[in-house]
Amino acid sequence: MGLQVPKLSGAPVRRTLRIALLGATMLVLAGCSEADTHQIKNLAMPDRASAQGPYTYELWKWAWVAAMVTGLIVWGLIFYVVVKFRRRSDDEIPRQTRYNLPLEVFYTIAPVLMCVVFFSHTVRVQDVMTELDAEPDMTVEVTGQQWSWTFNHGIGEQNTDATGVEGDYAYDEYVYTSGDGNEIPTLVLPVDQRIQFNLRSPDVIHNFGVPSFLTRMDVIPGRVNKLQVTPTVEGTYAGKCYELCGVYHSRMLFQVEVVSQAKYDAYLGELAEAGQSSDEPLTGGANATTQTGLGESQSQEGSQE
Ligand SMILES: [Cu+2]
Repeated sequence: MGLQVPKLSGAPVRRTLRIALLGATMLVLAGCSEADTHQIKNLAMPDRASAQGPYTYELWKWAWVAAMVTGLIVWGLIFYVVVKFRRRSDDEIPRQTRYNLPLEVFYTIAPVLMCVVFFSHTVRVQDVMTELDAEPDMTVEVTGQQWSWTFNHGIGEQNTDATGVEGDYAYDEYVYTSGDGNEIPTLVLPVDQRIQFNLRSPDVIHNFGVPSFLTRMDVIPGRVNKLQVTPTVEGTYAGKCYELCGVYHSRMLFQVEVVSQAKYDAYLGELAEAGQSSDEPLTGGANATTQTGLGESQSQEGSQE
């Protein structure tokens, strides 16, 4: 019994194929703006604006290379068998083969090897991202509260021995800024400083991240998570909560401004002048909107959220 295959003459098929290919190429080229081209070159990653970012990017890039090599081998084998073992006549039955030991050994060992390579590089990069220098240049106390952020900047000398737990803070004095449902807060940071973020949450799990820094970390109630980042490029970046944390999770955005040390010092002065000073960092959700410096109206709006 043979299959009923419609007979097509060569020329019209080739012409249709050529037109389809031309159409697809034009569509792809027409859709590419300069920004798209930049995105494609960056493999859809933002430009690296931190000293840690290139490590994440390299891992991402080589994972793509590995995936493409694997893809080429698999596609190659598929097309090879499709062509080589195609049916040549209507009543042909292929040679029946039960198994092929070398092939089975190959497709067992190859994926295991790939996993080992991926795993070891992931661990290597993760170690860089989570590394904690005992003496960072400065520490910022970050509180992620439903549904915004509070940033506490230390004033004066930093005590690098401070654990950040149970009131053992690195500075004697703080200035702070806090967002609420209506206003996105701004995190101002000095460039080229290794900054430790002590992350706290008074309510649920959030996740503190800046895409352009190519790193992020969970913010977990009941513990202080520490993340160190060195911003390397002055500019304005977007920050966000990466953990679905409640109905207004989408509002948990913040802005990051990386500025010169002089501008950073001036900014801390502005916060102090506005009365946003405190002996201890603001670490609680309710605390963050009722403490002096944040107006009565803001605290009421905050409580409606
Ligand atoms: Cu959140």
